[in-house]
Amino acid sequence: MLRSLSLRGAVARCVAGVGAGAASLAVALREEHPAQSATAPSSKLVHELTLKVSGEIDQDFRYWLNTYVKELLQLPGMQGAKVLTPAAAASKPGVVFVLGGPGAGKGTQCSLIVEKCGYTHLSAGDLLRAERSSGSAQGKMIDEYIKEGKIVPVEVTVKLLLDAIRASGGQRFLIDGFPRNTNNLSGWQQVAGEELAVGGVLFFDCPEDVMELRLLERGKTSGRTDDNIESIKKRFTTYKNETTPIIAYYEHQQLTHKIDGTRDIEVVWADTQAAVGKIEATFASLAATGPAACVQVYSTNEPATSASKLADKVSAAAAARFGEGKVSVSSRSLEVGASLKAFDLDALRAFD
Ligand code: UP5
Ligand code: MG
Repeated sequence: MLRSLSLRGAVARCVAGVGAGAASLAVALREEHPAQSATAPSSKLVHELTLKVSGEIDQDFRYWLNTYVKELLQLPGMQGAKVLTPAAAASKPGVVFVLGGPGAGKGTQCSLIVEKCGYTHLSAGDLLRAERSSGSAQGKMIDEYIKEGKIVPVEVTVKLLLDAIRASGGQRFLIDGFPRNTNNLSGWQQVAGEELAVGGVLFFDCPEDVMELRLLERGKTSGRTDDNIESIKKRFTTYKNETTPIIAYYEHQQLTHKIDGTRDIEVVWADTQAAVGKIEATFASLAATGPAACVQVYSTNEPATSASKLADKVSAAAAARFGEGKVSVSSRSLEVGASLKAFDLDALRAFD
């Protein structure tokens, strides 16, 4: 038996303020079977189906898909599904995430991109530091997290980012130092994922010894409460444990542009500039793509149902309903090691 869920929780509460209505999202869950819940699945898969649809059936197709997706959940191993029907990509502002360890040079390269390419730079860390100093109720909590090198809960960070995005009215944003963990990624995907197109991730790669020297040097004058050796070590640990999986996730999505951040600023900049050029090409191709929907199906791999089998099933059903050639389906699978939180998801609690 199936039931529909609406988004819940603290993150979901932010949705109303972020241009809700431009896109829709539906979640379907397979009712948990008592025998299945006793043993946790050994591994989890996200099958992602991307559907391109002829313009004339677009509305009918979206309606049909939300109902049809429940049939996929009858296949072996299927646990839940999410249908994303994005607003036209052409109208979405574009986002580039900028990641890398503490002191890797994210802020330095972002300043150059702003100067030469006209992006709006939003440093999550700067926004949090400003919020900390604003005297707001959550200032003390943010202060603790930053000193301890821990990652502030996503509700706080996403709200600050989206407020800044809305206030700016720009079309291209560099989001510096975010998303830093699966909680950040999940929060972003739920609240902003449909409103903003992610064109790429700039990843500045730098070893700890280089970053440590830079941060200690900067700490002589920066006034940052986390530019001391104790906080720096904690920041490194958090980065290694929590942020590197996010970089790997985007690498898997073929969105990550890895840049050696150890070299001189100008040399790094040459690679940054080239990567921004490639990301602009991605934005252009996103804008050229017609209306599409995306279905994420969450599955255990025991027993396995392949993404291509799901794609074939959707393809055949769509052809029967709308005629041949109206809908094309491509598929891929992402294996998720530790947790499905990156993909939503307190609604899919059966996974964790
Ligand atoms: N420098 C830069 N590039 C150089 C180069 N190529 N050669 C030689 N020197 C170079 O650079 C650091 C220093 O190195 C500078 O002195 C620079 O001149 C020199 P910078 O460009 O500032 O590096 P950056 O990667 O931006 O380092 P930063 O310290 O800002 O990185 P963090 O990721 O640690 O800091 P951030 O401000 O993003 O986050 C701080 C804290 O906020 C986090 O630890 C966390 O507690 C919190 N936070 C969240 O909780 N959530 C978020 O989403 C974001 C932050
Ligand atoms: Mg920075």
